[in-house]
Amino acid sequence: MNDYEHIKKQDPEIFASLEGEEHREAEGLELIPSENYVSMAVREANGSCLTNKYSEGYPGKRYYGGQTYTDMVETLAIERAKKLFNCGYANVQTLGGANANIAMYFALLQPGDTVLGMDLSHGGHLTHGHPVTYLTKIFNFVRYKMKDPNTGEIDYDEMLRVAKESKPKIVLAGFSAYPRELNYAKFVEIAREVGAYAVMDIAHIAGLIAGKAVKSPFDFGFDVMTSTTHKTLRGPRGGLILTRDNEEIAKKIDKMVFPGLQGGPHMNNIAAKAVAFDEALQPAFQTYAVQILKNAKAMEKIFLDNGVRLLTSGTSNHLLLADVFGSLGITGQEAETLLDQAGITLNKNSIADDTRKPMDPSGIRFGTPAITTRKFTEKESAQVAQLMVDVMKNKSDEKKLAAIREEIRTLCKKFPIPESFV
Ligand code: DSN
Repeated sequence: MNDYEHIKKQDPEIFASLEGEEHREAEGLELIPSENYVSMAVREANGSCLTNKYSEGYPGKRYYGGQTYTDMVETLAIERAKKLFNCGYANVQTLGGANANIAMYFALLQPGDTVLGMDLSHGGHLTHGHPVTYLTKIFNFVRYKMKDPNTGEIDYDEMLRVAKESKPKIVLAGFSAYPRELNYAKFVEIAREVGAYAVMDIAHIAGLIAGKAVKSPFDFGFDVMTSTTHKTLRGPRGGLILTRDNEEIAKKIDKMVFPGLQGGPHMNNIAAKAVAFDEALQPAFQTYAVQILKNAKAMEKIFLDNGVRLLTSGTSNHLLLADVFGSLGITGQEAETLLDQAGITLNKNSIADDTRKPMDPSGIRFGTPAITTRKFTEKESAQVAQLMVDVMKNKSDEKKLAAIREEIRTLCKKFPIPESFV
């Protein structure tokens, strides 16, 4: 835990919030599947002197002087990312996953071009073409869905039909609430058939790919992958764009990130990405990635044994989506609040074809990246899943809920957040 000695002296209000958050993270369980705990090394890099430096441009081609160390840092980050994802090109400057997707669209498309992406209500992401985003004023988004929410299989026939009809320039795979592996070969086949780029937003599963716990879309011929660095990959908040082997595409992406859309890169953040990539290159990270999947399976079993409907009937990755309204008569919002009080943080989530509103949907989404960082195995993951079900089934039993809160605290003490992974 950081002691924030300078902030403590200088800014007691911010210090109080930082201290509060340190305790919240230490004393509760993080089950939001897009969150994780980074090492102290990543935090040091993120809070380093590099925040002082302007470095517009790329290594060896900068607009300002004084770039000896920034060039070293960014080159290391790029080389490590390429090694981690076995690809030819990496841009490490995008500030987040949305920015990475925006840069990728602007690099590969002209205004008015079409993107075929996964429907948000079936697991896709806002930046994959939801009408609330400004992107939909510039590009035309068409969608594909699951054929059956109980199996999770994508309707590839319908996808091909829509692709032939709408002639997308990008066939986009990727999701933020989908618990299964996609059929990458099918995506590439459809993209090639209509002359589109095959792109995957791997933000959620980047760490699983890096840790070789799941397949890499690049091995199936995807052209580009966009990502965040802070989810399963366990780095600082940030974005990443990877190009498999096409230098022309990589050049377009670099040019669009800077100067097309961004100014000076956040070099402190890039240093933190480099540190996290090095951690992910270590053999221990592969064990971590595999354990994430095992822990999710252990949670799956408890929910199914308790008669809770899981979307796609379970999981093949790090996350689960439970229809708690349909199964337990508790709304997603109620479940999120109750579980938070018990020391378990997760998020309410719409389920496919949800009849309830997004702010109080039928489902909850949860996952295992952060608890696995805490070294939970299947045993503790199953224990937590059972406690979650108990909370939701006993929502009016104050005594029982207090006992569960205590059990969570004890688990957190037994499994402190690690400071280092090497
Ligand atoms: N907010 C992220 C998530 O939770 O999946 C996606 O952007």
